[in-house]
Amino acid sequence: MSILLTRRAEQYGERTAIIAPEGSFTYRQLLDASGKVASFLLDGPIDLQQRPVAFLAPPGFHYVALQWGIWRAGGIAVPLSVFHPRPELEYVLDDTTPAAVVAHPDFVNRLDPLAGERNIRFALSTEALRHAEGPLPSVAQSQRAMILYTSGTTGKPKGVVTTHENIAAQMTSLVEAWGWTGDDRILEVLPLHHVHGIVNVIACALWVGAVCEIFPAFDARKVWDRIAQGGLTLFMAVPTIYVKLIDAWEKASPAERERMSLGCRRMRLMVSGSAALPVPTLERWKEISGHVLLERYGMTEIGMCLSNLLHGKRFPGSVGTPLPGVEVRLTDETGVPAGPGTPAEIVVRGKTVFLEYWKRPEETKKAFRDGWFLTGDLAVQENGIYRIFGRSSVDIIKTGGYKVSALEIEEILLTHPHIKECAVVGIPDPVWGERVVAGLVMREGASLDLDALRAWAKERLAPYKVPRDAFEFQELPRNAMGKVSKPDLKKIIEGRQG
Ligand code: MLC
Ligand code: AMP
Repeated sequence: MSILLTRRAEQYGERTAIIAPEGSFTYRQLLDASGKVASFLLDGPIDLQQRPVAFLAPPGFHYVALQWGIWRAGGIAVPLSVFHPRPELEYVLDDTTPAAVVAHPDFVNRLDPLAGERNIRFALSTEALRHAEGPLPSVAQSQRAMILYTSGTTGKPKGVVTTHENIAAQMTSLVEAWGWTGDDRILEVLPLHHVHGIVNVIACALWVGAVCEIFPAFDARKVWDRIAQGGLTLFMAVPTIYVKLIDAWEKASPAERERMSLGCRRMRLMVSGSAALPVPTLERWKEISGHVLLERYGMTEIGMCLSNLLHGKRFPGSVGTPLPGVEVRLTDETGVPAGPGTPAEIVVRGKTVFLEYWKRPEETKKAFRDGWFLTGDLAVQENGIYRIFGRSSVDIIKTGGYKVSALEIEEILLTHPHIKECAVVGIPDPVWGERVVAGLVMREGASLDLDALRAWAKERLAPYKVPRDAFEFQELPRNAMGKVSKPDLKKIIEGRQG
């Protein structure tokens, strides 16, 4: 049995699937390429038997061929991030202990040594794509398909495991809600180690036989040029991307602006998610593009959950109603449903919800109550419309759509020889939503050098986790229990920034 996504691709044959830096590729070419990758990975055994395979490729055709190849060989796809420094890549390799690591030639120097030190089979994507195609195993929908790393409230990131069935449920829910068809054409500009780019954009497009144009990275000018050319029907991004696009539009000449805006008006849908969309951004985008951005809410563990309507009124500042196939409730800490207008935790149930945290049975157990996944996000519901109210933990920060853990950053900062104590908080920011900022108590004789600290941190943490600012304290504000009071720290930092 083949997985549903590739089975559907058989029907689309000679239609264009992907337009990427490497060229333009049909569904048939994607199937052939992923078949080669799968046969290469198997190389003897008849099935990878749900062993993880880590891969690192820039957004493009190789990325998708590797992902599908791993799936077709019966493996679990573990996308590594092109932005991650050595320690973050090592963490994922050590946590997943993959059967193989496959890298695009651009990343050979980054990954080959890491695989070698761990005795993991290493291969280049180009090598895998040249292999002869052989027989492939039967892959059940219930098998594990993907591990995505997500930051939580407990220090190091956790691997979120989804099955083929979970991913299929996530795709079909969005395809139905947002009216995806084979006539769609979407531009992908998001990073491909998170669900927004992987599932909402690429997988949904390939599920329906649409065209997915993949940019290697986000670049506001290039995105506008492509939109202005016309022909796109869909665009999906995080609020920070819309803020950056607004900024680029404002810097353009009147003639350019007209072409840019016209390109947007020809699209059928523009979506925002992964972080709260500020109402002024929604309003400015409407003036520029003619679109009321469709805001939706989701999470790595559950895919997409709540969404404004494709047809019908969209409510600024709200995330709409439950998506098809997703059961949503707001409950207090004992599981009792909250009444309309009362802020409570969003809990979710359904086939879209992940299977487990990789090798963390205790944490998996704690994440559910009576079969409902506890998101840690707070919302209020009135007349069936949900509004996100915040998060139950101050230790989770959302910056430019990335979720980062204050505790993980603190753990690294505390290994700096000049830092005695630290506390990391998210400070509201008009571009990034929240900005990562550190309060530091330096060791005697040491003083804070922000540039040096950032350079040091970049060798250890993904760039978006590195504090943008840091403030020196004689002592950090503490509560009566002696614990650092992050709400007080935030207030002091905001005050110091004026
Ligand atoms: C880049 N930088 C960031 C950052 N992104 N800093 C903080 N937060 C971020 N998100 C750093 C760069 O390393 C650089 O550092 C500096 O900011 C300027 O970079 P830039 O070139 O201006 O940024 P850019 O490359 O344009 O990136 C911005 C962005 C990117 C918005 C395109 O952050 C992005 O792709 N975000 C999307 C994340 C995402 O897909 N999240 C979905 C998670 S799934 P320096 O030091 O070099 O100056 C999920 C579920 C759901 O949330 O509901 O979807
Ligand atoms: P991640 O763990 O990276 O998948 O991020 C998921 C988190 O992003 C959720 O738990 C929310 O906190 C946040 N999020 C996603 N969409 C929205 C939205 N539309 N509004 C507010 N927060 C959001």
